[in-house]
Amino acid sequence: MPSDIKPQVFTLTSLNGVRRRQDLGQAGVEDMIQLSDLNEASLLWNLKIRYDKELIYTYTGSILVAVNPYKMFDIYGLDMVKKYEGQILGTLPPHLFAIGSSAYGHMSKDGSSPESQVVVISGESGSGKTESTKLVMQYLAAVNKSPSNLITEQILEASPLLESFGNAKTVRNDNSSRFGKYLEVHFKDGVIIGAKITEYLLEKSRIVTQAADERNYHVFYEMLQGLTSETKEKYGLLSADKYFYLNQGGNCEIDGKFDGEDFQSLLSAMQVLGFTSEEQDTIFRILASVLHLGNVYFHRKQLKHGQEGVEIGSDAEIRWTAHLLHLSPDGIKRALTTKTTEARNERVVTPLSIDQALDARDAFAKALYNALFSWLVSRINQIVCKGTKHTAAISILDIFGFEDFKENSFEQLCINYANENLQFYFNKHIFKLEQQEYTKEKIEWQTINYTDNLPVIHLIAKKPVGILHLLDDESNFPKATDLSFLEKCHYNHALDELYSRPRMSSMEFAVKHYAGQVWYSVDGFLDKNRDTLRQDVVDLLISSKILMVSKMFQRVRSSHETAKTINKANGRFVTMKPRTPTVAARFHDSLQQLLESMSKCNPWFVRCIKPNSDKAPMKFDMPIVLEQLRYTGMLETIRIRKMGYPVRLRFSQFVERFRYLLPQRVGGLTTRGTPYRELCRVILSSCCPEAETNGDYQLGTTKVFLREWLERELERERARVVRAAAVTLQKTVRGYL
Ligand code: AD9
Ligand code: MG
Repeated sequence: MPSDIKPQVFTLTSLNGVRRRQDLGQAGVEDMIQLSDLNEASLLWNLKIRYDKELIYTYTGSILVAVNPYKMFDIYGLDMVKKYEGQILGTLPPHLFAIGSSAYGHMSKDGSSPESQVVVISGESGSGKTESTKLVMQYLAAVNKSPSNLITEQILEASPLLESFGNAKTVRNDNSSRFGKYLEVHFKDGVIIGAKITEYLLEKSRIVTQAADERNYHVFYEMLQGLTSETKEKYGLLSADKYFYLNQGGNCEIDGKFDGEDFQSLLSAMQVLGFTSEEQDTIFRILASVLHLGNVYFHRKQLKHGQEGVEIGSDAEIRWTAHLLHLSPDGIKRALTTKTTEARNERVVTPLSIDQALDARDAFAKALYNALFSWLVSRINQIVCKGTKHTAAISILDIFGFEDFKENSFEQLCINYANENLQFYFNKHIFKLEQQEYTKEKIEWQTINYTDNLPVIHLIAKKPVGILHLLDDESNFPKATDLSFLEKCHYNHALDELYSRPRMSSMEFAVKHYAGQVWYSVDGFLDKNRDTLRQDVVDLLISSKILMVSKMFQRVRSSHETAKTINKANGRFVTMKPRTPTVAARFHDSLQQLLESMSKCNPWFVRCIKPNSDKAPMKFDMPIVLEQLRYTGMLETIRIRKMGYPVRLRFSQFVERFRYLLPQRVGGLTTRGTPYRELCRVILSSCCPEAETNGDYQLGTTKVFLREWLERELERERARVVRAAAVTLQKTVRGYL
């Protein structure tokens, strides 16, 4: 917790003081822009009152704040779907389904061409993003009127399936996402017709190492609990505690998680998605091989000419791996104890040291699991992404949340960098674009300041000396070490106040993120970033007699090959040495692509808040919540939503939508060529005369700017008028008949 947060600020007396100034009632206010006393304590108090009443959702205008209850409430049933269906946001109590409903409604707004929507769910690790993603998806599935349910069911089942393979227990969250996911649901005429999943950076190190109290990916434990003993025998499997890759955290179980039952759900998800039994068998063979590999150990061995090498401690694991993957046992042994390289068309075999052999073993296991994960995502896409032309999409972004562990490494830097980008996207939409537009449209406005996190993004990723660029430079330089990388960081960023170097000579640096300072230990940064898989290992895996395995690694090889560049120099083509893009470079590019596709959508924001650090149900820890409210800029967000005009429509758009609200006597104005701007003014002043005096709307140079409540009023009134007109029409028609 940053030192500037003083817990004594939250004594009951001071909070009571706030309460006396504005009576928040029994259940607080549903929309925080209604708070007249805008300060940190009143936000906090409002969220607490609501949380204590089991009201976990609160609005800030159209932004939903969700405080994790760590306890399932019965508020997500079909009755709730029906209740929120087609309702304008804000007419009913705050709920995730209201966000789903608004996104759906905006996508298929009548009269205009459909616009893609994105639901951006953010929050730190354990705050509830993944649960919220599933609930929004559940809403979309229930509300869409597809004649066939299969595709919707398949999209729904894809989430728990990927969670089995991509989520794990960490000290922050028992079901922590260790990959980012962008789920794009495709619609045609309001009906789901397919989906596409994009995955971001699965955490590979977890496959071979876990910190105390953490676990490897759920699927391993689920498989070992759920498979029958005969099938386990077929794969040579024992219980989880027998595997080095599974038992390092010290506890193979999670309170309240039933791995055996979850395995049955996993099997049924595969069934719904249509995975063949052969595919399922191969998946379990790969998982079992990873576990066998993890138990391979080595002895030092003296070789000829005084060279030192290694030999494998026991053959059993090698034989199992070879048997399961249909590979040659000698090939595996060679890959784990020696290194084969080609120089001047000659194959050179070098023995590995014991550390190198352990690294080779781990790299082998990581490559297998990672290839399996990528295969799963593309297989799911093959099934759910029909390629039919969709008219619009609703996307849901669920990435790994901000993390600060006792020890943080390259993975945390990537995760936190992704979260910085998300925070930037939020700021851009809520503060920057909005205020730029006010200036452009000559709206009367007093600027609201916010903390811009662009400097942190630059520190991490700006060319040429951003931390990730320095890392890439070093990664391409064979003699570089983690230390030389760290020294370059210290040298280039010594004067940056967002950067810190340790007082002692430890191998660390710190970055002051929007959500707090994090110390990163650079140990292993270069290797993790290079992430090279030896060509002889790739070739070995391609030689597998199991087609699915062989193909997985043919894909790996072809991605290496596309990295080869052909350089046209002196009129001749010269083949350059292949240089596979580093992990950081690929991650950076995929994030940019993500932001680019998000920028084409209309965003809906869900800010998840973690109420305590103990994963405890209904425990609201004031300083912990306050810290999140602060770093997410919640106070400024409320201020801009309260004073600003988040709803903007071009004059013609506004008139088109609300022309029903033109008073009778001026109804003919349109045809007589009255400017749209004037028509807007007439509609607004006849419908909501008080809005003008309160400054709840302004007319810019090309657009109408409205407060959210006013848009809701107008929509409500429009619906009433349209309904009334329909009734009159029906009566008239009946009269004729
Ligand atoms: V991470 O960044 O992937 O580590 P998330 O995704 O933000 O994290 P997650 O959705 O996994 O957090 O939520 C953590 C736990 O909180 C869940 O496993 C649930 O036990 C609990 N949770 C979250 N949201 C809800 C909810 N709406 N109702 C009940 C919830 N429990
Ligand atoms: Mg998650």
